[in-house]
Amino acid sequence: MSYVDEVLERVKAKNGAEPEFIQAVTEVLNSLRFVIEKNEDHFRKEALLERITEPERIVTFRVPWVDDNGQVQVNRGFRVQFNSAIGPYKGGLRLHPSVNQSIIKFLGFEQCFKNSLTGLPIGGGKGGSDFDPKGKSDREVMAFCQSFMNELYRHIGANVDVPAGDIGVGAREIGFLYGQYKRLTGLYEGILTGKGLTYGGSLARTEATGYGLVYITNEVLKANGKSFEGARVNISGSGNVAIYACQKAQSFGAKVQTMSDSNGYIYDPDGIDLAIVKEIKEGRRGRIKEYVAAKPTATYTEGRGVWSIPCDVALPCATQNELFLEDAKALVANGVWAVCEGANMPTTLEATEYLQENGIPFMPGKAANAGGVAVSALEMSQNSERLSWTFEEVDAKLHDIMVGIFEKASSAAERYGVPGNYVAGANIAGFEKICTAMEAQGIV
Ligand code: NDP
Ligand code: 2IT
Repeated sequence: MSYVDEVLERVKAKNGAEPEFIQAVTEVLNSLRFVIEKNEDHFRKEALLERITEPERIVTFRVPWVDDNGQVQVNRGFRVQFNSAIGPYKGGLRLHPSVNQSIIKFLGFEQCFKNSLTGLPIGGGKGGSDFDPKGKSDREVMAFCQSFMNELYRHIGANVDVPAGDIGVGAREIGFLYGQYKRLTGLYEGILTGKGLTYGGSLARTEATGYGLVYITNEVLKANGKSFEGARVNISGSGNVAIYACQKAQSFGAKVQTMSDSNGYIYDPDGIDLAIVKEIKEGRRGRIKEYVAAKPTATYTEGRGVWSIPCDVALPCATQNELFLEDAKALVANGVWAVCEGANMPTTLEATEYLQENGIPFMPGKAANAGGVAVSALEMSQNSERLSWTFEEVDAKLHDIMVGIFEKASSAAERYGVPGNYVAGANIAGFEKICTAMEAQGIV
């Protein structure tokens, strides 16, 4: 049996109850075959695949807090410190009722390769909790965040592990977390990114993931003789990534037709009016269906269905496993030009394979959504030098990083004889740097 298959079997046997983690490992290891099989004995002897699929450390902890009725609630907190070969652990915190060890491990694993691709010195980590911020008062969110930090603070540090936002964690939550860290330690340090601009945040961090997604998608389109000008773009989600992807795509001349949340989706044939979405989502934390009240030409449909609307570019920006085989078939049948992932692992393995078999350029999340963590690393740099860069400076760096990631993914794919296979290219390029750093540092 090949070394890749041996390790895949072992990962499945050891992590049987973690389907998302197994899914992420399967995708990565399958595309590393091109590299591993060239020098199998060496990789096996060094156990490099076992080492990259086993987190350095997982912390899980109790998060007790008191709700507005005086009732004590208990959530489960996680921090997975996956790989620190190329820098301090770096990755977001997710607050969503679906959070469990499998979700956090898959996200932490993906983060290692993503962070490597940025070219910046950041290792991979992820954390979060099954706390649901939806419908909670600001005071309840603060109580949760303070309790979460009461445990997390002992595991993080500006040179150790630097968390940030993800689903359910935005400016409000980062503020509460930061305040509690400072109170506990007395240290004013860059221990979180995505901070507010008045206390160490970076300009363009809010926009970074969505903008970065559009910058790299633009490279994919150019390489395939297309452009955003006049293109019909479907976006899923209506959170941080979706909103700023929509904004940048529109500024490149695209017509964004759809957005969604976990209840349903809107289709606006005139093109989404983003000011309305921002008012609903950022202003009053409302639901996407409220859009049609302000824009009667748009329609709202309960449930899934964004990918059934014909489009040229598909940007899934909500969550994992939201684009299935049937969706990929609809996209291909409707002549989609490219699919680029704003979310982490939104496309199932079967859907990814179907898109690739049908020659659709497909940029995986670990490359396409790396703009967020890249600007987080730039926030760390600014915190270290105690300076703030202008929006234009950060945005220009973000743009260069995304173009660089496109080049790394496409050139690695070419080097291994699979030109245009950005999944293989991104995994290989991300792996090479981590692997070289791990080997140089010995068995630790
Ligand atoms: P937000 O919390 O701002 O928004 C999440 C959006 O996705 C909401 O519209 C939400 O709808 C929807 N969503 C979440 N869970 C589900 C679900 N189970 N089913 C359907 N819809 C769902 O998060 P972000 O925009 O920050 O994150 C979106 C994705 O992008 C995630 O995969 C995240 O890991 C990834 N990402 C985020 C980065 C960042 O910098 N923020 C960086 C790189 C990747 P609802 O309101 O109904 O829950
Ligand atoms: O998935 C991701 O890359 C993020 N949620 C952002 C992580 C970060 O540290 O900015």
